[in-house]
Amino acid sequence: HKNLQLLSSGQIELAKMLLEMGQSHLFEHWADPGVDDEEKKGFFDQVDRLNSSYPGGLASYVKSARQLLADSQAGKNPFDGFTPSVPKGEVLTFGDEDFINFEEAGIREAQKAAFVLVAGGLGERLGYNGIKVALPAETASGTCFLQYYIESILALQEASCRLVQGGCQTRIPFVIMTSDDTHARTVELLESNSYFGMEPAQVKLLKQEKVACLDDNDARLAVEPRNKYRIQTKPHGHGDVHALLFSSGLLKIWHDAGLRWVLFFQDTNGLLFKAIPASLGVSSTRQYHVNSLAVPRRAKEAIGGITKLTHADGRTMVINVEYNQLDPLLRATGQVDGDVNDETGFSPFPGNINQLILELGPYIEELTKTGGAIKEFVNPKYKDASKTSFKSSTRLECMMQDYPKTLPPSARVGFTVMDAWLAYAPVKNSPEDASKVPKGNPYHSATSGEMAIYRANSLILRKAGVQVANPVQQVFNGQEVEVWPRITWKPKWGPTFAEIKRKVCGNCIISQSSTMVIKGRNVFLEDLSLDGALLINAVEDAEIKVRGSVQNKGWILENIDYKDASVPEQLRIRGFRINKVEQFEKNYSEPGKFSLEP
Ligand code: UGB
Repeated sequence: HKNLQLLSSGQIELAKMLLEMGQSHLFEHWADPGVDDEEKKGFFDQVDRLNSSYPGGLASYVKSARQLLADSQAGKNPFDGFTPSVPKGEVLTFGDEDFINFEEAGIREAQKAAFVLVAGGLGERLGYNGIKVALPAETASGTCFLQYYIESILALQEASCRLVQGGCQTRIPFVIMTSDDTHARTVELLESNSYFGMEPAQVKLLKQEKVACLDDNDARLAVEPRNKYRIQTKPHGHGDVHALLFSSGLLKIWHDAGLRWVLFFQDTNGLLFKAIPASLGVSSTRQYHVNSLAVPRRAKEAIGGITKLTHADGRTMVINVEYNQLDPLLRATGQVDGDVNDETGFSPFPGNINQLILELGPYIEELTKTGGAIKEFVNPKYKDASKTSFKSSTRLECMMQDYPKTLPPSARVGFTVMDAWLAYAPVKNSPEDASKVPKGNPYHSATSGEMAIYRANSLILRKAGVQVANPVQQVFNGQEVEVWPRITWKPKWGPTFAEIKRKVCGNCIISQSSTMVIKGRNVFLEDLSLDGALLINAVEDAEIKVRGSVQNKGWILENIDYKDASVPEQLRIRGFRINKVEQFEKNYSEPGKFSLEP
């Protein structure tokens, strides 16, 4: 009360709201007027931010928190009344006729798409200090994840516009959700690289705010340990993306511009765009309002399972069940063995890779009702079995894949299963954790993420008719991986399988120890025999036919130890570096037709 005279009417309203919500402890240790007045102003700025960035405001946050904390204390099962079963979806096989048809349909739709990358997480599990989108997806070309994503979107844009008579002016919108942890470094990465070739106006950054931490089951907001005039905050999860998109007004702008699809994806999957055209084709062909991309999943693997939940009252939904909940849910509903592999060697529940394709119209309709609020959960670490106090403060969280939870039963919710080698190779685990992954389960490390790109490119070229040698097994950072030839190309070289097939002909051979980096759009491989390193850099309008034999000492993978602090962190976490011993490199800086016969 002593401080009332300092406050504006808006601040008095916020203070009243806090008191009504049982948060008087926040003011308990406030100094008399004249002392810390700036800090007090800062406190209200923060409360204002917390209040306006949460759908329904802080009062709604505290109310939800009390309910969820009570449910958690009572041990209430979030799936109470629901029985899980394996849902039906579209299962694709890379390169077959269906796949090619879906890709074609997807490319047609791409000009009506917008892409949204959730990149607010720091990736504590990876133990890397930078932002994850700045990490090289692979080190042969040195392309970082953000560059790969942007160039892939531009490649789709171009391929899609080529189908329109006379071309089109479409600029596919690209949104990046950042957080205070990642925002400045994401801006800096974009600006210092001229947005990797995208028009700056095409890219929009939306920053998610953290949410207030909770000290106890009454949802008393936690005071920051080092500043009694601040509320402690933590990330709310990737589910924030829906409310942010809605409140930004972008969805309406997209809808008015005739867009039809919004594609969501995560920060470190260097394979993702190989799966995008076909899955977008599935969305449009099957008229899915929601399409989740999935891959075959090993039981207990740390990715969520796509599950059909049927309630005793008849309601059903197809939804991701997080990896830590699937096993107990199965056991609680009569499947005594829980989450186990079936005769295929995989769990019958497809693995959610958190790539969602939403149809814009129904999405806007739903968000108009919910404001983008997503069903939340709380995960307090209790001090003891009485569940009356926490080891440390907690907060509510939400996940973007929980969007379908509020949808009516009439919503068309489907999923598309792709081969994991084609669609999913995230970089999430530190070398220490990856080396402890049970044999046969994916490492999800920087090492496996890079090797997966070479493997996928090798397998795709094989399918296109190139004789690519078998891989060898090698161990890096304690992880045994398949090492295929290090083949990479710019997304514009091969946005679809049909396009890649058009680029290779004759009798091409690539040996296991080879490296091939294609940085150009119109590079055609004809009767190429490669045993060494071949690099081609070409401007877009240069058309190059590569024939004949390339043989040199090539590029060699050298082991490095992740504990060796003299090596840059981005290399250490993969456990190898490339020693560029010898290569054949050709640069084309002018348009024209060229024949390269080394
Ligand atoms: N992210 C944000 O943008 N904001 C946040 O507050 C938090 C994260 P993680 P997670 O693909 O293997 C997800 O940490 O959440 C971004 C799915 O829930 O990498 O443990 C962050 O930057 C799970 O079902 O993953 O698990 C990153 O881009 C499964 O599919 C993304 O959100 C799993 O991913 C994911 O964050 C998976």
